[in-house]
Amino acid sequence: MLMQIQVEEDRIGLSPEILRRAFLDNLFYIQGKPLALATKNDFYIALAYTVRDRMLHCWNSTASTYTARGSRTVCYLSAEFLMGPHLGNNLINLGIYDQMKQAIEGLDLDFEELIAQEEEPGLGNGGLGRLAACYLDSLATLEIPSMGYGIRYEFGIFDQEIRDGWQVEITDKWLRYGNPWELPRPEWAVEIKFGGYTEPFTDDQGRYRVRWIPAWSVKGVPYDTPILGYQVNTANTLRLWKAEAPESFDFEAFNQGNYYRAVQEKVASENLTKVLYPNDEKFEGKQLRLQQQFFFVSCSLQDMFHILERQQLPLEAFPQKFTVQLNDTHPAIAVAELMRLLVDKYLVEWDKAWDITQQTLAYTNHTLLPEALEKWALDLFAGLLPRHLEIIYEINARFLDRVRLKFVGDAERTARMSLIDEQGARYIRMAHLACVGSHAINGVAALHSELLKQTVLKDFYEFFPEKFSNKTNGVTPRRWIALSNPSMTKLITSKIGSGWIKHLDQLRQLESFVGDIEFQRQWRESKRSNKQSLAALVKNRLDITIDPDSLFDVQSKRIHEYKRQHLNALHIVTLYDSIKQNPTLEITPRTFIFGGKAAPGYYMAKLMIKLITAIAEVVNGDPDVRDRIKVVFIPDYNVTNSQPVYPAADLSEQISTAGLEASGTGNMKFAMNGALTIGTLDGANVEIREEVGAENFFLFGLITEEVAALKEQGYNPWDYYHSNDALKAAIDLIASGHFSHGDRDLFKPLVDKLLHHDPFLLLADYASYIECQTKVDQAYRDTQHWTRMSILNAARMGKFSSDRSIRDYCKEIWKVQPIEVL
Ligand code: RUG
Repeated sequence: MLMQIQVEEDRIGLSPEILRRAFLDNLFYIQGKPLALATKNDFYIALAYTVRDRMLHCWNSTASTYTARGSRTVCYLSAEFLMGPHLGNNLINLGIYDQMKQAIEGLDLDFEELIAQEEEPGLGNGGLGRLAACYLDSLATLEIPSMGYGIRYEFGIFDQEIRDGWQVEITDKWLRYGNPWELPRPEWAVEIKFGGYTEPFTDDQGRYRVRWIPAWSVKGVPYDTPILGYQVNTANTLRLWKAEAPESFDFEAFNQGNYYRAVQEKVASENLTKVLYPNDEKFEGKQLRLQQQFFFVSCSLQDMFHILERQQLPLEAFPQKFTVQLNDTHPAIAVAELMRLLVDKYLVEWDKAWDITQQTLAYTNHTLLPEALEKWALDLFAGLLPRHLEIIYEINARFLDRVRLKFVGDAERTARMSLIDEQGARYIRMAHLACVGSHAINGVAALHSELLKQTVLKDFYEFFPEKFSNKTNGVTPRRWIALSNPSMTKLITSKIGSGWIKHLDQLRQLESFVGDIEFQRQWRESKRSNKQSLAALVKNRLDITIDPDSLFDVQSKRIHEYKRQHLNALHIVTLYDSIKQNPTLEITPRTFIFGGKAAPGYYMAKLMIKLITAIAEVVNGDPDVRDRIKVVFIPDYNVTNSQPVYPAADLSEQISTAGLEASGTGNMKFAMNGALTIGTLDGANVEIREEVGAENFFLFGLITEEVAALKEQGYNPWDYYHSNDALKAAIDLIASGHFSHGDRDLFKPLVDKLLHHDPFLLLADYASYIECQTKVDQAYRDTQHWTRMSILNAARMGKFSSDRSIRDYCKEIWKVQPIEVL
């Protein structure tokens, strides 16, 4: 009995002494190592298990509570979850960061070093996957019954190295040393079928039915990770599916002595979830990608049916039990798969099944970029999912009948809205499928949601306007302030208490301290210490010295022409050129910091990285300029590496061509950490500016309507090149080979594209951008005023907590209530 109490205490106790004992126990019994022989990784794993033990209590209580209450559950379906490292975040959410630090340091171990040991699960490309991770944190914190469903990629987003200024991709072996946060659940595996053909038949009751005879199948095995809310007992589940060979697969071949074939099939099955496609906002019609999408969607929907069965609920209860959010069109095949399961497997008649499907599903759109919209070639689709194709045809036929009824004689509209694109080679339009099969459709920022209604989804908006709404993105203040910026967290908490971590609106209370000279000094001190930490990291990793008293001007995000890192580069070249022309020029010393990955097949983005690193080489090596400007490209920008960046920024670059960035979430993380934004009226910048006040935001550039008008009237970049000397000088300098050791060809593709085409209107926005940067320069010199603006930015960011976004989804789309776990 005494023994039991002892074990229990070691698993749940929170004092430094108990934590230390539990840690040593885990080191001994899980890693099988005594202190003296343990590696850093052993220590990390023991630490992770010590934390996980404390979460498991919450996890089990949560599962029991949800089962007992038969709660309505949000199922967030996403091909990407960019979770970032779990350990630090779980310590924050458990409220034991300091106790654990004390426990570990009591053993003469470096706590921060052990935290840094974690290989982050980089199961996403960028904003979309990270948004899903923030939403899981908020769902748990708000005590909403929910599951994240996705894919357990064996290799996540590639690691980026910079060699000779170029991006080199390295396989991300995140599972190499094991993953202490997940629990495999082989008992809940499901079977997923592919290929083959269909045949009609008449069932015993004389009804016409269709049977799918698939050609092959794989097994989906769930791996569950607990997602603990902030200082609540709720721990929800992230369920990621791994593909394995089906149990029965190898018997025949094996028995015939065909060992090789049997093994080959196993390898082929496991390939399915091997690797995340590293593309950001570009659709590539790859068969394996469609397999991945269908695989995780079918696994997840089947899992929901099993839960329904286990809870002995009738099929009709499906939409009451589950509300399923489709994160972009990646899981949009859910429309056809849910219909198939209902009609073919559970024998529900079509109209009833369609009601259930529509009531269950909701769709979030994340982009207006035409190249990102998913459309599957019909042949490819038919080969893999023949039954789903028939179902899509049926949905389409019924839907287009309704369109024809509403818009009589408008054949063009019918063709535009069809689920099948028949303009040339035939394709299935996944966004259309998602719109038709969902009861709610939303964009991710106010401007984006408006543009959706006016452009890509205009016809659908006109057809069912009631389905459309906006849900502006948000980010979790637990990871992006409390964990990433401890010095600011401490300062804010000393003034207004810690309630803001859960209720970010409370940051408004900081406004009453904005004129307080002592508070301003402390604010600056916190920012400076964050800048010093980043400078130390840069020195350590890149051996570049940067001055924490210079203005830290940061653009970190995926590298993409529409995000316009090359506009930022043009500004640096302009400054460099001005200093070279006028060596005594007085400017505010700046450190330009970049970070971000380019999709491996996106040549222009890779060339943009090369341009930035080439400019860095020249600028940082030039004694005339290097004390005034410095350029740094931080390699391998991921969640881990981004965490010290946001708190250290003075200026956040959000400079996409207006109308092209759906929302952005980095913009929110920077402003929350007291950076000022220089930005266009794009995505969530519009709302950030509204919240923080126009006077605390550096606005420049064409607005969406002007972009459209300029393109309409015939945009000619040469006009801008010839009429702006500084612009011409900057472009000519790049073209001259000045940054490429005299090589005039290296940047030619980039320069030519700007001069001849410039689809993202860099040249049109250049003058306005430079003028705005001059204002930034001047503003930074007025230290007190800058500090005021910085405080006000942080104080007014309450709206951009993902808690607010999730509350909006819960109230307006999901109709779910919190359930307290005791
Ligand atoms: O580009 C968008 C961002 O603007 C947005 O903030 C983020 C989350 O909503 O999603 C990004 N996105 C869009 N990533 N992939 C896509 C298209 O599939």
